[in-house]
Amino acid sequence: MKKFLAILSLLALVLQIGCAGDITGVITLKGTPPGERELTPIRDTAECSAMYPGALPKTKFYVVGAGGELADVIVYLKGVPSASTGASAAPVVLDQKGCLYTPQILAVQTGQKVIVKNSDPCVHNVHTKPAANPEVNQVQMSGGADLTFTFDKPEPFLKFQCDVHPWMFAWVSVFDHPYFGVSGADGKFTIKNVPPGKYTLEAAHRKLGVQSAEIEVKAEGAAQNFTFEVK
Ligand SMILES: [Cu+2]
Repeated sequence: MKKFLAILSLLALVLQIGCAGDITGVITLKGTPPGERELTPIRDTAECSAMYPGALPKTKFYVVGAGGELADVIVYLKGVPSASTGASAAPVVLDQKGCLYTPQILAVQTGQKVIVKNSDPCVHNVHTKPAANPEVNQVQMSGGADLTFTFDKPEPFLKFQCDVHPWMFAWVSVFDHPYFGVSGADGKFTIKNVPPGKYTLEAAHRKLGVQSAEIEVKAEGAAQNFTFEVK
């Protein structure tokens, strides 16, 4: 009987791992967001200005498609136990190119490497402005070695800035579990391999705040859309 129970619990475990599903959805923005600002201070800096003989780039606070598809929304499970796999996860790359950070919105796990590159012909300095993690400030010359950052504590929208070029920002959300995704240009997000169960799912946009939904993930996964609104 004991052996039978042991086999049964092992089978249940295998089934549970095998049945982890994906959470998918689409983020939509209703209404017209405020216009983006042209980054005019670029003209004050010869080395950056030279890269833009024509129009200057603009802020990217609201990245919205023609049908309201909203990018750069971080979607994640709230209140799940700490279970970071960051140490073995593939690094995420944050590039400095055209005197801008690319991408500007990222998400990583605690312990996961953020590799910062300098693809520009000028010097940058990479300065983090965290709330929960230690502050770091490092100069990176043109053609200099990549810098590597890791974060021990979860926190939303940890700011990266360049003090040489005060319009350069990126925001990195840090989680202590792997259950998050970032919406793309099509507004879609995916959170992979979530064990079946009931969860609180949150969607956070840096300018539009946080929305929440109660969901149940089954073996085949779950679907949940979010709509943000600007008045
Ligand atoms: Cu810079």
